[in-house]
Amino acid sequence: MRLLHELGLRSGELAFAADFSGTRRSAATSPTGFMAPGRIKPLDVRATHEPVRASRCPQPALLFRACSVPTALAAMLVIHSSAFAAAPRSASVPSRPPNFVIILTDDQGYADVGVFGAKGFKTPNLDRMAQEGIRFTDFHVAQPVCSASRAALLTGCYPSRVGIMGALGPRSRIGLNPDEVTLAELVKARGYATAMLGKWHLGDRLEFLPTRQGFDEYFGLPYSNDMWPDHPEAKPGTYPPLPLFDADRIVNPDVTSADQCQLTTWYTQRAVDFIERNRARPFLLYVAHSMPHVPLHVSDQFKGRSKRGLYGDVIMELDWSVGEILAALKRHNLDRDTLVVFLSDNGPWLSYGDHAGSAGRFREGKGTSWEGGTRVPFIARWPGRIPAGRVCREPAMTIDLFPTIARLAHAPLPTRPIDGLDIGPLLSGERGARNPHEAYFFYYGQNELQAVRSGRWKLVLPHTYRTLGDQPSAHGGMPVPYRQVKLAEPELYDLQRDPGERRNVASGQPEMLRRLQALAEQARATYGDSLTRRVGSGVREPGRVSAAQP
Ligand SMILES: [Ca+2]
Ligand SMILES: [Ca+2]
Repeated sequence: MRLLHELGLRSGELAFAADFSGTRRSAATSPTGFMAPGRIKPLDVRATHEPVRASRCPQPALLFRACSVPTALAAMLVIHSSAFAAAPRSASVPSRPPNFVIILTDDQGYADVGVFGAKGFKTPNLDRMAQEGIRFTDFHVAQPVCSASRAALLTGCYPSRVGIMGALGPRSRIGLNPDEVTLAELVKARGYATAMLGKWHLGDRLEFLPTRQGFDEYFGLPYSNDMWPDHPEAKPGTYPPLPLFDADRIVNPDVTSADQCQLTTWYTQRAVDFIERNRARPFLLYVAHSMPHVPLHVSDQFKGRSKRGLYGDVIMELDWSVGEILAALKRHNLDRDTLVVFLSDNGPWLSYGDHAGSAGRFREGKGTSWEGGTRVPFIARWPGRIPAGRVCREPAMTIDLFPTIARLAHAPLPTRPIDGLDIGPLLSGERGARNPHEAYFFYYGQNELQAVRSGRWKLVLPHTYRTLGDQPSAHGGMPVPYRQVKLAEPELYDLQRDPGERRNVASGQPEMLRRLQALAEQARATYGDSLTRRVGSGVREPGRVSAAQP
């Protein structure tokens, strides 16, 4: 069962592995003391909430780019030019390579940010960040689930290529292969200081930890915060105690509910401290919040603050955290030296009802390849390099951040193939900038190719997906079960006219249907596809620990 879990069960992230006995860490890796850091005074969260002035990135007339399928796929393997690089390099050129701050939340829905349509709570810091930078309305994660999504963000590869699918359970025998080059390793070669704070979820074995993948510092949980003895549904004994790491060491072997209430605070405090300590050199800071993944936890300062219950309180605290990080950059005069991006790792976990977020008008949520699963809020801010108040409506994906950052840091790309392309022109709000991909491919579960996106068109391939149907919504942190629905025929959606994926237009668009099916075939050749029993020629193995290892 554990293997199935690691490969991403369609039914969710709940692992029913029963073999966690004896999984407590050895004394050698379990220090005894755990000191809780002190509190940080929150900013005033009642700050003004002003609308963002919209200036659209132009839409492509029809497709991303009219080139042949093999050409497009070959193009995925090479780096493209960047508008950042093409920008005038006179007065605005930073005197050093830019800092990168990536803030990733967990299971926050597309509509769970003020400027993206949040209801019942406010996110003044994120809204201000969008006002001072650019927000993307069509930004996607590579897969709608934790580990796979993070693998893509950190390697610039489709998760299928690097062999990371689903959500890894505790003591998983696989992890992101140490041979893969992470964002941290990419910039470390350029002399950056690097830190990862929060949820890692790319392998909790020593050899897979962030400190072995280019991060100088690590503080956080090794996987999801519900993979603990108090999981709302799992049988007792399913999960071992939840550890908290500082670098390679477990500093708290049994995270409690009270500890979870402090996670957002602790990550934030560490982030601010890291910025202060490294203000005189280039740095990459990756803050991957554990929240708002269930079980939801919030500090006393934010309890009861929103009109949306605990979920809204949690988002308000995450927004406070963003404000603290931005304030630290400003305090140290690093605003113009720092690209900050904010995004979520996948859509809302809808079966949790009032403890889940909202995908707004988009269909379904986490764990599906419908828009609600993969489309996430994305904001980027870099004063002096990104014009204020822009809105980009071009598609983009997490895999593109790696080559974009490589270009900005003047770091050479890895020699092994990656899948992302430089989206500098989109990020910098360049007029007329287009997405450089011919298509994006959406995999889920056990390497199932479920959808293909090209320009305004989305092909949804026959597969089985989960939905709630019209049963009553869940309350209080206990989920309701999903139903499995089989999609027997391919469906085609025009996302420009129908972003909610309500009208299948396959019968009226036979040529477009064929074209996207041909793109799907190309993806299968490279990445494989368990639905059609294809093995990809371009896939690599995840990291594995031997069976002999306890
Ligand atoms: Ca997630
Ligand atoms: Ca590596």
